[in-house]
Amino acid sequence: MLRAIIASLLAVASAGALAQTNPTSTDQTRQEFNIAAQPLSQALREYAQQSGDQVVFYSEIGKGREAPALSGSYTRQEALQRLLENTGLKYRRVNAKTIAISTDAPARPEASMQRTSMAAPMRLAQATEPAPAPLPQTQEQGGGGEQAPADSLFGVEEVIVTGTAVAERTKFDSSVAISTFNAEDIAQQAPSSSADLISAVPGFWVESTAGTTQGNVFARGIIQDGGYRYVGLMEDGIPIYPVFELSFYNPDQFVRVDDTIERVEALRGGTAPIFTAGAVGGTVNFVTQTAKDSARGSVKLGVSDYGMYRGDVAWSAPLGDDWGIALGGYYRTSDGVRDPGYTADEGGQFRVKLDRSFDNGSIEFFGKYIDDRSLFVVPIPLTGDPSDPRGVNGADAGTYSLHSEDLARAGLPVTAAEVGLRGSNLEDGIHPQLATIGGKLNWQFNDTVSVTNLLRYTDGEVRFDGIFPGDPPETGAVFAADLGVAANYTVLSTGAPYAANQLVQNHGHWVVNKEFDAIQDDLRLNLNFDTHAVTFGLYVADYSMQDAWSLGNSILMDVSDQPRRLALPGVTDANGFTKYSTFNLLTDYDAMAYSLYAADEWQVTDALRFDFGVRYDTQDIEGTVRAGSQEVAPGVPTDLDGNPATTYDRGVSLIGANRSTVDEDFDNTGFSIGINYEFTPRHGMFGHYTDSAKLPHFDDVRNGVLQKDQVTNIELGYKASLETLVVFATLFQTEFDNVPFQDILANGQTIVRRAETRTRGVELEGEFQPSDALGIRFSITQQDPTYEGFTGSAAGNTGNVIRRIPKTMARITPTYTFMDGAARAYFTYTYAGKRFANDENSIELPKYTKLDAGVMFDVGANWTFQVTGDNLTDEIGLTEGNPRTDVGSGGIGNIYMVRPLFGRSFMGSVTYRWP
Ligand SMILES: [Ca+2]
Repeated sequence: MLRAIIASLLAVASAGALAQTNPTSTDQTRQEFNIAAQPLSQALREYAQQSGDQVVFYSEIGKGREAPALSGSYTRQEALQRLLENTGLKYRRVNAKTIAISTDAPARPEASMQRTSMAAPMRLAQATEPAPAPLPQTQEQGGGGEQAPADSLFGVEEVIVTGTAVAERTKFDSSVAISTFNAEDIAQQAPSSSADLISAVPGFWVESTAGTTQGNVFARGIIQDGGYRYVGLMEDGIPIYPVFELSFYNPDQFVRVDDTIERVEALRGGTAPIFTAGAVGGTVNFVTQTAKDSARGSVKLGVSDYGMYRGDVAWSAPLGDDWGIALGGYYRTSDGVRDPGYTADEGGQFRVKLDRSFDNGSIEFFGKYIDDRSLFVVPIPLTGDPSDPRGVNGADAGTYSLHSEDLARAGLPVTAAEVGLRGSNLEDGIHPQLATIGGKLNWQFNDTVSVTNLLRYTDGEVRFDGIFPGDPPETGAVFAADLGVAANYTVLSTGAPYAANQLVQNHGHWVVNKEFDAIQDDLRLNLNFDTHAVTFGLYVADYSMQDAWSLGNSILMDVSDQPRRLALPGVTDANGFTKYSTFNLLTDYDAMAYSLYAADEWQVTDALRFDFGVRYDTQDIEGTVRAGSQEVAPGVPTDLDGNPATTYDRGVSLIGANRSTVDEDFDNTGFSIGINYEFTPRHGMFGHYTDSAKLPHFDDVRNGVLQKDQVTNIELGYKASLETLVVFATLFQTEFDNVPFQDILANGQTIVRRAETRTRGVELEGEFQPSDALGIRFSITQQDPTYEGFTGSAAGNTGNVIRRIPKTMARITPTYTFMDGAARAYFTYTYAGKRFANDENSIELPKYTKLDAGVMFDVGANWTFQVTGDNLTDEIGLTEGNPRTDVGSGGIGNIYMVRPLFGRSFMGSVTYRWP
């Protein structure tokens, strides 16, 4: 669909690249114009060639409009006024070399508006030919179906909306390191999750083996305990919830990739923390579809070889002259690659967006509801050398599930009732049920002053049920001997004996419920002067969260795919529990955040631009915390039935009357200085120095972690946009003064460690197009993530490699187009260097490679068929250790708990789009 959208956007070629126009020209300098009376779009193209300006506008704007002849000496301002006379259109100078044409309303900054290309003027010249009605379904430029000739190599001419307040900044023009995915890229990649999608971003190490949600994104060697702690995940420019990570909360619980996503922009470092509070590692922005000037839609049905069925719908249309509507979503059900024996994933989301343009602006209302449960995939037992691991007892490491129907039948022990979670069900997995609504206002007072306001309200909850692995398996004999009981095991459901020389394991069913409530508002005043684009912003967020946790709840089970519960007299209760809740928690937090920020992009000359940003953040957190204790008095463990012989209910966590309050205020001032210099229209450099911090959050405050995480990010990049090659190469350094990270151990205890870190590296990404038929995208990162200083008992880890982050990661995706552009075949080869699972660097996760591939066929103008294969070589790459047991661990045993890649799988889909 995006090809159609892009095709419907018209770009007017600039002669700048060809004619090397005098950069000192201004709107007030007279020059000769000679433009015949003709359709407006062609007239604007000639204006661009004669003036040297680049002109951006939507193709629909040009349709049916005629421009008068223009001949003689005019200033650029006069020339544009003449050409646009009686068209109802207006122009705005965006910067020294770019003009934006729009209806009375300013252009929609969210849409992927196409700009004139300096890098590929020939392509754009063809793009400016009158489009065949109604949509260009031609086979030109080797592009099939809806392929648009204006589709720039590696998207360098696409307008970006993240990390800048200037509406028309293209990816090539940007002064930040940014990776983009348009709808077509997303469709080709067919990602299994949001995290999977952004694993193509250089500098981002992504663990996406947990399933649909709970991806972990480590930006530029920034240590964290998982999640998106330092990377802001947003939808349409504002987060769904203002925090990017809390225990058992990941923002990807609310963000899904579906066909309503028009593009995704991933910004590393740079201005990210100027425009988004706490986004010290970067921001990832999911931009959703907006109605265009004609109705269009698509339906996609997908099926996989692991019992996944999925439907996607996206539709948008104008409503009368001023309004537009866009809606869509997905629904899917899946047994899961790691089939737990029940439906692993089920649910979907639905969104709608209404927009209206008026005389001096536009307004948008959007809403989304998500109700989608998914399996939390966790580390499994493997054995053998970690560089060549295999499943225990011949099990398949690629499909092994630590969840099963029999484990679900255990229910939850009575201790979970104290926090209201006893009725929770393991089969529900991670289950967000959440609504978010909002609006965006764009108001252009005049050519200089405009205001944008972005408002979002979110309300919902997430129930999180999962098996959280503890220690690796051991033989039943050893396990029983440790507990001082006879090794008389039986299979709980059948009563059949289970030999003591077989392996047993003891893992917990953890359950957490979180209620989310947030209202956020981001107000911006934009001042567009001749050479300065100045923005003042105010961000306010009022949000709360109520948590109920019951951790522990350990169940004794055998070691097999979809494990069975075991009974061991003297150890297990009637349902197979060896220990009830070891950490119960009830909390109720309220937070208020204010931020003030300002940014200026100063176009010093055509080639040179500086940008400055400053942001002041405050945050006030109040809350009550009711944490369970395992003792009724010092040295006296809890014991529910008063019988010390039944150990499963002894030393369990009870909240009782425990209650404490927290009340903390934080603030920080951060800043960013950037430069962008284009040596020629095809070569440039950019750089940023950014000093920012993430303020402590709910879990930090509860655990007494009251210092902010301060980070300095320096980057210096080179970019080249040539006829057949686009390269962005960025040197970076991130330095943390004091980063706390918190690990929740298998027994529910939280360990907090602190360190200073420093990572230096280089990110390389781009696309090489040796022929019209072949495009090769690449993304390579080389870095040295290092602990500079550890404090306390872990001081010996200073100098070690930061855990979980590789020094080398690379990815290459060649795409071959054939059958006159109607077919595409591609593969992605991923290399992940070795990582250490713990700070001690004693658990090594070896390097691995992964191969994915796919083919897409366009049949006629409306149909696309796609087949993709994931992990074709069935590689058992280890992406994660077992965070519950790795901290402080001395090494890896004969059997170890690790999370490997999903095994080989295939997916097919058919898409019908109209018109
Ligand atoms: Ca007891």
